[in-house]
Amino acid sequence: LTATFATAAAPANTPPLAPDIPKKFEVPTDNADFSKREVMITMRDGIKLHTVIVVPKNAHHAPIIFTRTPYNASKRAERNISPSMLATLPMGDEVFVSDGYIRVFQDIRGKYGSEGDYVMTRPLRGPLNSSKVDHSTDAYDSIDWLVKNVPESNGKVGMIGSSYEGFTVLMALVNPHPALKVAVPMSPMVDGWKGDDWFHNGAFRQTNFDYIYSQTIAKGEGKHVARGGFDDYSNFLRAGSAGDYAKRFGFDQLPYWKKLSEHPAYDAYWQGQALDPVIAAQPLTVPRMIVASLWDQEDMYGALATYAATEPKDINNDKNYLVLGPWRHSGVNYDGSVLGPLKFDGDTALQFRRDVMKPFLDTYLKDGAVKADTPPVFVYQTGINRWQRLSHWPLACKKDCTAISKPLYLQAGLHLGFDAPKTAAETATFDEYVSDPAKPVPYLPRPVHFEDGDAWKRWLVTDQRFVDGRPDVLSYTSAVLTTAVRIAGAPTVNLFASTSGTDSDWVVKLIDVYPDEIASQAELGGNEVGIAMDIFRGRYRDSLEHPHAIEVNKVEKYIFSLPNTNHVFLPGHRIMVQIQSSWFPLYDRNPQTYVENIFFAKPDDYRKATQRVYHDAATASFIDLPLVPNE
Ligand code: PG9
Repeated sequence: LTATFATAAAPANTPPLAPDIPKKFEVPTDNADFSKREVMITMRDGIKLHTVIVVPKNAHHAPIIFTRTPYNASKRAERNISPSMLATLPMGDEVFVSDGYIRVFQDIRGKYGSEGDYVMTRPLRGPLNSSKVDHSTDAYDSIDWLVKNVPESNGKVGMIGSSYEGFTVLMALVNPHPALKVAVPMSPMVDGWKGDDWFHNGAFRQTNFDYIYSQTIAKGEGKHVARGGFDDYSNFLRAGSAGDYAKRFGFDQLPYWKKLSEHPAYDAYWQGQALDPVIAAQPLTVPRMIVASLWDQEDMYGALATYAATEPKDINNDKNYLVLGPWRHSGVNYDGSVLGPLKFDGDTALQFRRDVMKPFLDTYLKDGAVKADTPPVFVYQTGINRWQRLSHWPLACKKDCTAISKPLYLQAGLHLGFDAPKTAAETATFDEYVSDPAKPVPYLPRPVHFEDGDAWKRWLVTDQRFVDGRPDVLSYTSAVLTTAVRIAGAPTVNLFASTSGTDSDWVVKLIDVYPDEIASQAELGGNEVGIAMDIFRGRYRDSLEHPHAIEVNKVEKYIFSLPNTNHVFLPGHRIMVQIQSSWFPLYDRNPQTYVENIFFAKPDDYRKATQRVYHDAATASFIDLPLVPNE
């Protein structure tokens, strides 16, 4: 029998006062089934980026999976301290790491171990970036270095990543390096104003304060805002406007807050950064699988927008793939068995990573691989819990889809149904409520604690009964369904409404109301599960770029899209639509008086308003449902 480890020699004479902390300590590599190299890769402007390369022992002609991150490359490459590569790397990587892939994480410029200036989601070179570098050039230069300097690689690189890391994947698709063979952007941040991270349809998301703070007060690990009180509902209400809150906690020193608050409307600053048109304008050379979560509480917009913008170029339906899973933001990389009260059919995230993503990556990255049988669209159908392999998405829409969407009308008596209101009443029929900025509707039951990560991850599936019944929330409900109602696409809100104020927010929620009794899961009985919900800031109804005041008590039409969904409302369930005018403290309050910049509204601007939602023949509010025929 031969010993596999070096044998220990007898110790020499170490002086008692020899310092016990050595200048350098290196973990012996013999124990591990991988090696980790930390290198600085030089970009075209001379800036060096810190890069962690994890190589399996005895690797030979191995493909590289590459992620560019603002979240600490060293930490991303160290889930556990272990001699096993599988245990060391993140859970989401297990499927390809166990098959001999090389894994690379890199700090983007200006963060953690990398040199250079950090600019939040640095725009591409052009009107908003006069420098010589952006994330597309940094990805290019890094890939170029990797394929020339990692001798164990086969020269083929795939990029994956979620959210900010998904944004850097999309950026790499702009003038891509020839060695970039495949990309999997997951919930990429694409348009920070329309529906990813910072705003939703112009309403600002105050959870971002903690993000901006922790991301930009330091090059390394930041901190949360020290605001004291546990209930962020009270904290933010007490502070006043978002601008007042920012001032109080030192955000005037943070350039990103200044940039953001100087651009409340969809002006050239936001339009110039939106990535979907940029990606669509690129030649469709690198195959990509765009992954989205059905309940993405952070970046629910970008993946679908990018897929839709690029799809017309995918003539043979073999380059632009879409995946929609029953997950929270970035849930694709964790356990996908449950979300809040919802239980799925097994670990849906693992099923996707193992059965769809891994074979897809192999196809383009492994030498001599056989082409995987990847469906152009792989979507989970919630309600009946099964994966579907489709050729296109959405299945239903207003025009040019196989099924044409169908209006679901708000009706008198807080009913909801497919019959349009028949006659125009002499005086319009409406329901009304008073929206009081001093008592905004919460988005989660109080106390709301932004730092509660679990509550944040599942908030989109929070039982909406906690606000159903509030005098400032309208809940329209259908009859109990006798047949299943299947939807596959993005429901569109068509709301006729008036306000006694001069500005207003409109929150619309499409909800699945469960039967009172659920045999297999009693606690789900009567649950009001949000299926597709969003907010629209009224001042932008005619133009996202040039807002204007709402005329007092004038009925106006508000049209906006809810997030994509692939859901079956089962027989015995009811469909509900809830309407309200605040969603606090996630979204900053609309003062309900038109002011130039809501970030800096004054205390007197915040006024109660009487809101009316109309449902007569001439002003029939409805949700255009992407209805598909029952099978
Ligand atoms: N949603 C996060 C983010 C992306 C881009 C900008 C700001 C925040 C993320 O999870 O990375």
